Amino acid sequence: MADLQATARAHTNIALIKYWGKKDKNLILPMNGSISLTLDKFYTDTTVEYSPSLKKDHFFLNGQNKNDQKLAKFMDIVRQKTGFNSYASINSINHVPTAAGLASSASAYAALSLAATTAANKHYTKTELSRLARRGSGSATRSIFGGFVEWIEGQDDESSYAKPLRVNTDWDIRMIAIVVDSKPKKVSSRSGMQTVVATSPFYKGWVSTANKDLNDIKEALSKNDFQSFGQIAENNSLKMHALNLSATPHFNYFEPESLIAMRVVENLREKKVNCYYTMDAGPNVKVICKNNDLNVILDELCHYFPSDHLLVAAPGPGVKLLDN
Ligand code: 2P0
Repeated sequence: MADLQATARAHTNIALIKYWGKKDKNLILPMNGSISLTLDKFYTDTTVEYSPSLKKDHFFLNGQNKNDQKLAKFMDIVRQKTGFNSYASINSINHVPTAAGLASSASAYAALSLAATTAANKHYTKTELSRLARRGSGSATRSIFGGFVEWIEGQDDESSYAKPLRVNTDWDIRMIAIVVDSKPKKVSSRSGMQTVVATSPFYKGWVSTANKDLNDIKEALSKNDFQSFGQIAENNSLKMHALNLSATPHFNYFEPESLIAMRVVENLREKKVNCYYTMDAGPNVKVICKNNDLNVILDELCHYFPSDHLLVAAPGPGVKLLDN
């Protein structure tokens, strides 16, 4: 008999080499490998409780009942994998400030993968959980692990999963999320990347150079070379946003404040402060820096943004079970 109930916590992650396009939409296989940093500040706690009397899955996000087709489809995949056929009540609490505009699908599907399989009394390896989380949302593949993580592209369900990158850097890295706008995304990641793959004339160039970026950033990590690391991440992010500008119909995630934040970071670099930016499928800008430089960067950003819009995070852990 299964335990029927389990609770898991997973942290969100920020891609440094981005995933932006699928070669298989059903299995969520990416066009290229990606690299991310899991963050300590932002996470999701999810409790799954199976009940033989339920006629469908029930999902509550921050206490509110949601009708989520993506999630229902994912739970069918979990049932197929575990062979445990009950429906479940799923309670998720997002500790990702809604205003931060940080991807919550990564932490959501990573936490759900561990909670839903454990409640069904199945105990999978982290590699298996990573492959399962991938079926819910690509970025969730990486949130199974803490710190720096690589999602290996793979060619089928078996070979596409994430693994932690063992690095020996002495950076004490920090990420400042600059909250620019709290409105919901104009174009979801899922549809944005699909439009790009189908229409951007630059997509071939993205795929071939993303793999080079991935190898180069791993080399920078292994050489403890923060400047190359940051520059590669910044360039890769801008390349992803250039794809969006070149798609038909074109779209972009920039707000005027995003451009201001980017310029502040570039100006700080001219003053020999080591910092770099990256942006995801939203207008917020994330600044990558060393802890040593954190205060000087925050002091400068405070001239342009309210201090409560500057959220500082450090590397965070992989998915884990919580006591019920
Ligand atoms: C990433 N981002 O690597 C990329 C880079 C933002 C920019 O939002 O369709 O929610 O569920 O697999 O994982 C990835 O979007 O998309 C994403 P699906 P996901 O994190």
